[in-house]
Amino acid sequence: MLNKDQLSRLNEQIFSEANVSRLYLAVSLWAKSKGLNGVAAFFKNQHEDEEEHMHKLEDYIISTGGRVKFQALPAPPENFSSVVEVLKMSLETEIEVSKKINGLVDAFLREQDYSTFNFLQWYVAEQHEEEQLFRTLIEKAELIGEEASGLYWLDKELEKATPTPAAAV
Ligand code: OFO
Repeated sequence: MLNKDQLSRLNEQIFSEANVSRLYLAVSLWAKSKGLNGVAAFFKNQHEDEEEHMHKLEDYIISTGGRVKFQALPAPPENFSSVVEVLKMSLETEIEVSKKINGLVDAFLREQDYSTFNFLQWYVAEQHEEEQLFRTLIEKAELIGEEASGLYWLDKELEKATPTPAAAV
């Protein structure tokens, strides 16, 4: 069973995942409005992944007999300057999320709550993958550039990086 403080930490993480999820949805909609369907599909998929991260935490809290507490979400931006900037912003966002996850892992280990510590290992691995994905995409995007046909190829690259491009937009 989680104590009040532990519950509030996990609920805070739900808030963080929900924020990231909304941010990626906003990026997807921005890209869609620009006709960048590959970018839109990629970020829609990222949005759905973040929703899943949120739901996993909700299910875990419920499984311990705890209650999920939602918070009001701030509105994400509507406009973004470029695909490269959006990828850089995403990497920064994921680095911040990783720090939060590491903080949780550290606290639950210190409290000898091995069950939650074990549950959080999935997030540690997931964050590693996401940071790596955005790093790779930034490198590619900087190589391809966004001038002339570069944007077209960049859009295709992000489409390729999406597990289910057709269903994603
Ligand atoms: Fe990548 O943010 Fe969720 O965990």
